[in-house]
Amino acid sequence: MKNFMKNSKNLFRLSCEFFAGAANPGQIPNSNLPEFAFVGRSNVGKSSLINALTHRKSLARVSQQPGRTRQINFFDLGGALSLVDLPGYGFARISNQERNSWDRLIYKYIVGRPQLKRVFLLIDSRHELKEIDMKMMTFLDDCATPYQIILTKTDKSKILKDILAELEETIKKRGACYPEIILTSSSTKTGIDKLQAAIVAML
Ligand SMILES: Nc1nc2c(ncn2[C@@H]2O[C@H](COP(=O)(O)OP(=O)(O)OP(=O)(O)O)[C@@H](O)[C@H]2O)c(=O)[nH]1
Ligand SMILES: [Mg+2]
Repeated sequence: MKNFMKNSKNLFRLSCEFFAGAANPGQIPNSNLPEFAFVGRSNVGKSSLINALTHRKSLARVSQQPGRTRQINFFDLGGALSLVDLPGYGFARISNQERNSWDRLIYKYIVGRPQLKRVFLLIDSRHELKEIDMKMMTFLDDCATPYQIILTKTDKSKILKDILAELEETIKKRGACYPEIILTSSSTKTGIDKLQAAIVAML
């Protein structure tokens, strides 16, 4: 790792560029950079978190309507790592065919990506834990892909303590889940420095 990158604040101020979008497995780019992917339900705040991490307003597109990020988007941060914005799951108004193609795309990406250092699984701290998030954890456990839970939108949560306690209990039994949960808000920037430091620690 280059010296200036050891300070996570400096690293995340380097230029960050979109370099590929994959709407199907054949479009997933080759890359040697260490990779960090963001996954979670539609509207959970994945794109907003990538923007907050990289001090941008609109690097990753932020949806007005849920379910808008339809492809996997790859961003190169200073030639040092890539940040990957995965399309959201759990959007009710999609066809079975769309759901199957989502499953296939995510599956092909996650199982075929040795440079993928960690998946950040985002969970909305305003709502109770959903069955579909548990399914995502099971999928990541089954693939033995290291993942870490990030609670989003903590600025608007009224149930933060409860959901945190429930999650802490749940992840104890999950083999591939990192034990520390990061609490974030892209609006107030809470927890962004912790997430940056967690990423730098894996380089
Ligand atoms: N209050 C609050 N709102 C947020 C926060 N992060 C995101 N939002 C809002 O939540 C909505 C969805 O945010 P996105 O970042 O587009 O969510 P996403 O997970 O990328 O959504 P898809 O791409 O559709 O899966 C937007 O209206 C954001 O402004 C946060 O920390 N606090
Ligand atoms: Mg998005």
